[in-house]
Amino acid sequence: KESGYDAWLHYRRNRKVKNLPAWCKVIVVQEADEVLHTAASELQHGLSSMFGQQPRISAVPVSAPFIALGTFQEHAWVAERFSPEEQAEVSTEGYRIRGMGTPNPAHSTSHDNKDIKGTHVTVAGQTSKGVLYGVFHLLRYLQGGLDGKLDPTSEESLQAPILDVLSNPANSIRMINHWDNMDGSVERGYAGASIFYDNHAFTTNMDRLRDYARLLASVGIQALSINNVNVHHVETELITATFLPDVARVAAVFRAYGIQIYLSINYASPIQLGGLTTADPLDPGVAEWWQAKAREVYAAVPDLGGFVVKADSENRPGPFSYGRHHADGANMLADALRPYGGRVIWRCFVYDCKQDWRDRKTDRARAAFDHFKPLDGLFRDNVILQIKNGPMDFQVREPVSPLFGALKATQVLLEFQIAQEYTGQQRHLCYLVPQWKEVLDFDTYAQGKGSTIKRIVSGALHSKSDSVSSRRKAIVHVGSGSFQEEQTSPSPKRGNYGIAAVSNIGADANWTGHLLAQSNLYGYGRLAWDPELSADEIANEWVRLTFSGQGTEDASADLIPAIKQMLLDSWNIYESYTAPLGVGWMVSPGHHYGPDVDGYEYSMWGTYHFADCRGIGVDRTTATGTGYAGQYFSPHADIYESTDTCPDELLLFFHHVPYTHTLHSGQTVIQHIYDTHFEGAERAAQLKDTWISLREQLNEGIYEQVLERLEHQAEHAKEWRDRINTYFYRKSGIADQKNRPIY
Ligand code: GCW
Repeated sequence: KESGYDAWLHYRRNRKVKNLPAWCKVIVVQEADEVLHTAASELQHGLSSMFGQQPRISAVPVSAPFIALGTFQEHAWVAERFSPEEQAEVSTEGYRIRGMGTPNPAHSTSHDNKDIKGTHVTVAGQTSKGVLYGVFHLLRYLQGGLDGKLDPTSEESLQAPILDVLSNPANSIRMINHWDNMDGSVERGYAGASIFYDNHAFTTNMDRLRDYARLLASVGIQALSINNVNVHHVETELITATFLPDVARVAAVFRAYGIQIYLSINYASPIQLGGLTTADPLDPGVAEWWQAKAREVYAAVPDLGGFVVKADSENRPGPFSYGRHHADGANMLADALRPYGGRVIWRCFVYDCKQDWRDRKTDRARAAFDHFKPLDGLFRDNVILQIKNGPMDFQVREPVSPLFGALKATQVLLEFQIAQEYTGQQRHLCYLVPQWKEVLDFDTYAQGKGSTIKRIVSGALHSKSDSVSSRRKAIVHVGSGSFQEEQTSPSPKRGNYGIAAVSNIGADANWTGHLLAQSNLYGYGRLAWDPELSADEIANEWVRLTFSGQGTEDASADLIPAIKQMLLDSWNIYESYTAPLGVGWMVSPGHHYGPDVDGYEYSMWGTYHFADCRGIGVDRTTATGTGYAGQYFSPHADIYESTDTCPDELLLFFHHVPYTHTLHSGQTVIQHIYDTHFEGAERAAQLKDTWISLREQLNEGIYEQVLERLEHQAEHAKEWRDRINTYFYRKSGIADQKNRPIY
């Protein structure tokens, strides 16, 4: 019985191919470099597992065919395989793979040397990290996970691989955020306890951490924050002598896989740890305290990525307590980290979490823009603002945060949540890549057409912009009435842009609780590397890597498309039986699982639907509502402003309408609610039926654990359906046109 622990890296035995292809017999690595060593041993492990024979690792080229791993700078043989132009096309963490399928040297290409006999494959990069990513790419090919010229089921194709690959990551920072606490719990974790901590101490299970590093590196993740952004009492001490040796040990494990560690810090550390009476960012004593702290932290972990900061958010301390703004807070920390090349990742999830539900003027959706837009251009060049994809909080459907387009002179990270806090908590199937694709493809029109989110977060749009340096000279208002001139700092760097996402893994044997939720971790990494990949391509890769070779050979033919389709349908299915038309929430307060339509309606969290007997939705128009729609550039500002043009799926996010309002689909709002909820629950049951139909083709262990989740989902979807339908039937008094049971 398989558990799912190997995820997409199981390297199952290739039953179609008897022997290790000749070029796989020797792996040549000339450089003494830790990450290259990792690349070579991963390749060695993968090849021996797939072909039943262990390749040898050699430091010198041999006369037989071999596979060479190396950087252009350090490995002469590798460099000779590529022209200077070809080398120049590879970015810092990108790679080239070239297979010279020339069993007959007479057919040599221009890059073949006369002295090379037989087939050679080269994986090359500017850096060893690039080579590592190239090795994982090659392993994906060999496992049958990628479409291309290499057919791993054909002995012939494997003997003489025709490979010519160039791949560069679109985003420089490709990060995972852990919300792990040192007591071993994981905030919003749905896959068991933390793999990092237990009982207020670091784990001793370094093998598990290493296996995690492998999974992350295999999809190109290179940054990892290892503790919750809500930094509690014990975790505040992570930056002290008590825990720094442990942090260093963990950093070493991830360093071997090219992954940099970050720590979330408590903004009030100078008070808790330093015994100061204030954490005021403009207090010289506070700045000095952080400078000394940075020196101590970097002495322990010289390549620490930096700090992640949740300040003035959901009761966390921050600069507001001292009448300072967030640029003051972030810049003070940034100055402390600058000597060591550290970054400050400052979260924009700042809103009033103590609002009064009677107050109809305050709109949580506006908050990030209102707080941070005025600070655009005031941040140091080692500060990056991390912005959630939507203005609220990882709902199944939200518009894209207007803050991305609005910031023109500030480096940004986009924040996704792989953990399914509001999308079924890894008990329901919800493949999130299609949602993320919509976000990345959204055109903000910040600099005219083509100003997409993916171009903003990769730094492609703004790092070229002239507006940057001029804005940085502006005089800024600081605190209560004082003025300070900002230094002119260099323009934003592409290196300080990218994507972060909240982890969905834990100590469960299969990492993600729901085995199929592994696709979200895989998909996130692949998308952060290449946002042009489609949700379909990514699903295809993941399903093939995870399931091919699992059952009988022939059976897997229909297994792959069937599971892929389950993934691709799942977001839409989940959306259809939960909160309708973009209004969000309707979940049980606190743990956020399961339906409770009014659960948050009379609370202080700013998450309301305003349903009454006449209608539902939030008026966020400029004309009569909160004005949120006006935070977008045209044409979105106008599109969202009017019910005539607002897309159906976001109607209730932007408008309060009667239940009888007719959607673009031709259906009324109330009938849409009934229809989608009945259909959604049915389609959830079909997911389960599809899985059952695949039983013979699946490993028993995998079959059973997923079935258990899908059965729960089907039942729970009915609960959602009946609660939502009944609520709106009782509010509206309008019957279902199709007379289905409503209670
Ligand atoms: O969605 C909310 C979560 C909190 C989380 C917060 C955040 C870590 O419910 O658990 O806190 O977002 O993103 O900071």
